[in-house]
Amino acid sequence: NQVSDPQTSHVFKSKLPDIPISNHLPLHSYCFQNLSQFAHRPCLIVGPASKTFTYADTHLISSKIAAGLSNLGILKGDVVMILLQNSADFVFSFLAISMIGAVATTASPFYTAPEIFKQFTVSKEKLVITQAMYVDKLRNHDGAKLGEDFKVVTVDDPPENCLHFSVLSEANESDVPEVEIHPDDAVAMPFSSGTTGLPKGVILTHKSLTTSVAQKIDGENPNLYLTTEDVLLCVLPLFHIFSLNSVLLCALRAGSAVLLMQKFEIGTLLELIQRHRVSVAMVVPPLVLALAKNPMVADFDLSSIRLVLSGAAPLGKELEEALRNRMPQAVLGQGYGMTEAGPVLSMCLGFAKQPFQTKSGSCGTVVRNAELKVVDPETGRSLGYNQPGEICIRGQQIMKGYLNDEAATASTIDSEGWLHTGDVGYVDDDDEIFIVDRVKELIKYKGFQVPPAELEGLLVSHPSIADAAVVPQKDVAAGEVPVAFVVRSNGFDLTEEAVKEFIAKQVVFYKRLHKVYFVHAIPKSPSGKILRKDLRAKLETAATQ
Ligand code: 4UV
Repeated sequence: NQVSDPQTSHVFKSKLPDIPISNHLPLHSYCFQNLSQFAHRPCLIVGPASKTFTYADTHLISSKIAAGLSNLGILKGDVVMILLQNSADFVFSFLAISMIGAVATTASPFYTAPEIFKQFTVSKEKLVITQAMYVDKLRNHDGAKLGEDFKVVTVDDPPENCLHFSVLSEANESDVPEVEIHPDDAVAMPFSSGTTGLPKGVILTHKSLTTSVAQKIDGENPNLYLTTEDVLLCVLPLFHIFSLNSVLLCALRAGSAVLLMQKFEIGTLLELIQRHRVSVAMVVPPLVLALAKNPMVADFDLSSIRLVLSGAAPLGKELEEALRNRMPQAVLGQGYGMTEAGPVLSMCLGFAKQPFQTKSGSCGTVVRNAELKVVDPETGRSLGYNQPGEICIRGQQIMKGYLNDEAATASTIDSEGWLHTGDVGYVDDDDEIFIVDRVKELIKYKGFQVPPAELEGLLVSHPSIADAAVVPQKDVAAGEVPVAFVVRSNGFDLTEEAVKEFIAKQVVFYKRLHKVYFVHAIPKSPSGKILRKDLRAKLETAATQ
């Protein structure tokens, strides 16, 4: 990375003043700091049965689980994997892990066995909390034996060699060990491919997450104003940092209620919004599409929604307008995040307690207590207003680094502490950020990460494939879908269907290939890098023909 000249650096800040942030506290202590003010208010509402846990319940059960984890031998610094859909047990487990100074690594329960195993090899978790139906994916991990090398706890009937969740939840809360937690200790380790390559463990510390939540929730005029009266929709999966941070942790800090949904199903979603008077909906663009266009919406009363926050992928202006017409009472805006950035870089100032006027299509303004710059990729110089370049962020919220990957860390966070996002955007005259392109490889399917390098690795492991490249193709419903360019190694027998099937068997549903183009060669630079831009251009030409 180029080192910028401070003389010419243009740094963007929030329009809100910096505030003191209690980021010396461990994450759970920070989130529960104001607990006594709302101990008997609802914290978690688990739909569709609507079982409710108050803040006092949530704190108590999490403490019991913390004691239970410690009884099972989990120590400070140990990694615990949460392999669950959204549920109260997910929340309790995450908080419990924080309480004993351990580290939560989260993964989709829909991952295939090899995907989970890859994460396991890096993060080396001592224990996995999951559901019985996913346990088979944890067996046959070469060299690591379930029940011996790592323990498995299931929230339902435990299969062979697994323990029941009650060993955790029925422990005595007074047995939570006294551990000294340093702000720079890791607390969460989601996986992300970042700007290039395979998924890596992103080390988020107590300080990172506390800072990120405070940047939105704290201060006289919070950027994201939430109250104890609010009910937040939590349908986005908690294994992804968007939901974990901006829904769960922000709600806990503010004392709002969280409505947990295991999966997205439009009818149930609308019914639950109506029944629980959901006031804040955190969504991704495909959900905006459903809310804006699905005819069923007309049959429900969604007037309780006062705020809709979309993030994780670009939101089209037309879609934003369509939702605005349907929900005129709500403030609509975006948040822009990246797992490595802790995750939030910017947020709509229309969500503030004293809101600002904002523009459609903007991703918000950089959060307070942080610095943002836009860098010319050619020269490394920072650019002023209205000039697009690579967005970089600096502040105490960003990741500590990637686990065991100094090279990837160094190419993402430069020597001055700037995290390079791989996103191209500009800041307009009103300090609003607009993202216009992505220079990194990452593909985003409905906001989910699809790392091309992972699919390319699988493709070239096929005996009849000599070379391959995976790039995003624009898609109305999903935003982007992964498509492959494939060079066959022997004759022409290999069909598109066979390639798609070969991949589908090995990956979670959102990484499946949507199209395969057979080509004679993959365009590469002299240094052997895939010329992804050329392939993307090829797709665009094909689409317009
Ligand atoms: O690493 P990741 O999967 O992380 C995320 C996190 C998103 C958010 C959004 C709002 C929040 O409040 C929050 O807590 C977390 O998606 O993917 C990072 C990349 O996704 C694209 C961009 O390319 C990032 O580098 N992306 C994220 N948000 C937006 C976006 C957006 N609003 N508009 C366009 N692209």
